[in-house]
Amino acid sequence: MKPTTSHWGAFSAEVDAEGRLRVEPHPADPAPSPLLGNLGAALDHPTRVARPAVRRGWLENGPGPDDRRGRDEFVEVPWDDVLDRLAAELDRVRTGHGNQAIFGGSYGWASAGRFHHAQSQLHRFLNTIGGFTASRNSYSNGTSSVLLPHVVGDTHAVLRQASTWPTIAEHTELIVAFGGVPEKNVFVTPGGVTVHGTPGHLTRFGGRVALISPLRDDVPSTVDARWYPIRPATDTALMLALAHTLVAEGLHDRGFLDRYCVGYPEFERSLLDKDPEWAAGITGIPAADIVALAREMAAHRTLVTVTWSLQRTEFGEQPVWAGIALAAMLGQIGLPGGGFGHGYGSMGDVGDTGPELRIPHLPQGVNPVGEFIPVARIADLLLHPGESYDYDGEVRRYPDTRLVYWAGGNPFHHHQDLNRLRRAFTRPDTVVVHEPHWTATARHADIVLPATTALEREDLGSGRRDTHVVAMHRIASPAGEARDDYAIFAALAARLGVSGAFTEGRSARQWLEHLYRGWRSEPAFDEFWAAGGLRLPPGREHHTLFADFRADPDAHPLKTPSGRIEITSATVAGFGYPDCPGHPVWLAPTETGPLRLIANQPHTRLHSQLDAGDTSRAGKVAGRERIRLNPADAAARGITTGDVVRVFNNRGACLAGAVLDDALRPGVAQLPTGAWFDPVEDHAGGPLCAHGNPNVLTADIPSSRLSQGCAGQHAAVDVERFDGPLPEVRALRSPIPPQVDRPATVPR
Ligand SMILES: Nc1nc2c(c(=O)[nH]1)N[C@H]1C(S)=C(S)[C@@H](COP(=O)(O)OP(=O)(O)OC[C@H]3O[C@@H](n4cnc5c(=O)[nH]c(N)nc54)[C@H](O)[C@@H]3O)O[C@H]1N2
Ligand SMILES: Nc1nc2c(c(=O)[nH]1)N[C@H]1C(S)=C(S)[C@@H](COP(=O)(O)OP(=O)(O)OC[C@H]3O[C@@H](n4cnc5c(=O)[nH]c(N)nc54)[C@H](O)[C@@H]3O)O[C@H]1N2
Ligand SMILES: [Mo]
Repeated sequence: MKPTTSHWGAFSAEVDAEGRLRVEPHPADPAPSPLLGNLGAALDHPTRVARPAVRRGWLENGPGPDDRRGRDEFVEVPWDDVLDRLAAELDRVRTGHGNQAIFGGSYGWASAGRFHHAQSQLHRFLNTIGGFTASRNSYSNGTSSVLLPHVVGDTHAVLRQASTWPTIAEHTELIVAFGGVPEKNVFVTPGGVTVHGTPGHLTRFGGRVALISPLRDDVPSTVDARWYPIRPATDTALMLALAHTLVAEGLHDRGFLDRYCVGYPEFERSLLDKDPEWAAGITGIPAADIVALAREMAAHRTLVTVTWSLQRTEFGEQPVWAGIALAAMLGQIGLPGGGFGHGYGSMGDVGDTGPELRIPHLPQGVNPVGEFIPVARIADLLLHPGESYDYDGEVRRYPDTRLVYWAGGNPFHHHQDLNRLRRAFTRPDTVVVHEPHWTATARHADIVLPATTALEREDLGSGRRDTHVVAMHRIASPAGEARDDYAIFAALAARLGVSGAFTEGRSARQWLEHLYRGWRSEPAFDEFWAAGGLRLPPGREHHTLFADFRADPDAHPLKTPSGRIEITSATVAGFGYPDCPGHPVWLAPTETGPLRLIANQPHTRLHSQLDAGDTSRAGKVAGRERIRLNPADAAARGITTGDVVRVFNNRGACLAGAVLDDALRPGVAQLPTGAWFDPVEDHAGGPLCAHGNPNVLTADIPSSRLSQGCAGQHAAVDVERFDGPLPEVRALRSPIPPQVDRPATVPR
């Protein structure tokens, strides 16, 4: 057994005599993630890209827009040939159109390991050949990361310096949890997590939780929770009514608001008609419950938390900003275990106690091209070159993209309105994808280069607040002809005459030693490697910026224009955006439908990764992603558990396997993200994904003109029983026909 790590935990593994992967969680891990069960599919699954492949149309006709992308067949091409063609194409685009015509944002989680981090490798490579158009922010919290600097000065203070779980356990009496604190999400921390402390802290929390969510299971069953089954996308209305009650009953902390905030009076004036009866009609939460909750919040040490999911919606700024305003009115910001929190239950590191240490990473160099897009505007970039859009007070223009280069992400998983994204992907001259697996993104590319997985190479692994740095050993030899992203870029760099700048003359192993030595001298690298890693000194209760601010706001002002919490922001008001005015407001979602679909994170995998793995497949129903429906909604449609259903709206449709569950509020359906997109080309009823990817249903709209953040968490849909002939799921098979020199394999 050899050590390695993943975004969902450290483990040891080996390939046994029958060629199967055996996995053992790290001995120090009290709560190993169920996602470890998916790792077998990383090894030799039929969906592994075995050899470089080029789309037939591109091979025969050369680069250019092409609506056969995603429908054409692939031809396997030897490595040297494909690298020659790709180097020539990169050169054609940069000399003929300029480097801004290369979109290299390449958003995605790739895999753990600091050196072989696919995006870092790609960005470093593209920087050495003159740069690229980048992407900014994340799908995770791209709305908050633009809003928070205006309201509290920076994002880091809220996300990374939050009260730790032990502090919460000691001081917090009531967590008012908008979006809950879902346990399924906290096994994951980008880069890795060796000791999963957060799941235990969460399940052992002894105080009370007010669970505000359309789903009852957004809090562990061990916790003393009262469920407020809110209508999705209406949290801001509830927050405003809670605020209204605090004012009406004189329970708000005037002293705090005067000393630490600006713009409260305007906000208070806007609350006049936002009484609990008003909010009850919008949220579905009875007025009496709203009043009682407001009183309870004022009477206890209360932490108002908002999961990231709430900002991943249309007008997603509002629940975050209103949550901060509500916490400010309680006057507990900066007190241990009180105030505002964002991302508890979204990610393992929020509230974790591990050390906040900068660990080694691959330097990416400097991008000479200044162009970027807000990350979730990818389809607009490709469909609307030259057009202008708003972003955080600026008017920006989309550059003209000729070449799209993706390594370590799956836009046909993460983006919204996948039928629109397919149209967008017809526009560039060339699409290049490095992937271990035949994901839908790989299938929509012209050039697909097989990448190794983290199991097939050596690396250094550690995540934010990790307790260990793991010496990631090679567990298995590369599948087929897969190469490391680094080796692929090194070969391209050599062809483009920038080998030295890219590799600095180092092999991958020499890079690991170099990065390690630049970080620490003791223990020596060889000793560290032989030991399988090292344990970092324990973290201390981190420094919370809001505690300093509370102690002396003049000595420790926030980085906002006023130095205070901006309940009204003159800057944001000055932008004049109707979808994000100067203080929190209630804005109703523009799309309505018979059912509101929650497209949240899957508990059976990380995003789309290893969808073919055992844990992921065990969660499916009739081989499709599982959709949960409230029994009343299901009965009205003649649906029972186990049925295959068609989930649809005017953008698209997918099949899913139904499960009836009264943990959902009526009118709400839940279909997690991550089933590999599986378009049925000639389906009579219009575009259909056979496998259950909810992003065929979500709208490709921004949260607002302020942040242009992802709004994929919700969609207005309807559901019907699917009685037609069942299209098979082909996404978990290879698109390359089996060849004689290779055993024909079928999905398990
Ligand atoms: N509807 C809806 N959509 C959403 C969300 C939502 O809530 N609702 N959530 C959004 C969020 S928060 C996120 S973060 C995104 C996630 O979106 P992504 O991060 O794009 O999703 P992943 O499935 O993690 O994609 C990572 C890809 O990298 C590949 N990979 C792994 N290791 C390597 C490597 O070493 N080299 C290369 N070249 N490739 C590698 C994997 O096989 C996988 O295909 O999805 C977003 N999409
Ligand atoms: N197992 C697993 N864990 C993960 C991930 C994964 O793919 N798998 N992805 C990781 C990543 S990249 C990220 S960014 C985080 C994401 O963290 P989040 O975005 O917080 O996670 P979600 O599961 O999408 O949503 C959390 C809960 O919000 C609730 N919710 C949705 N809409 C509303 C609403 O309008 N109002 C209220 N009150 N509640 C609502 C849903 O019921 C949902 O279960 O998760 C991380 N953790
Ligand atoms: Mo995310």
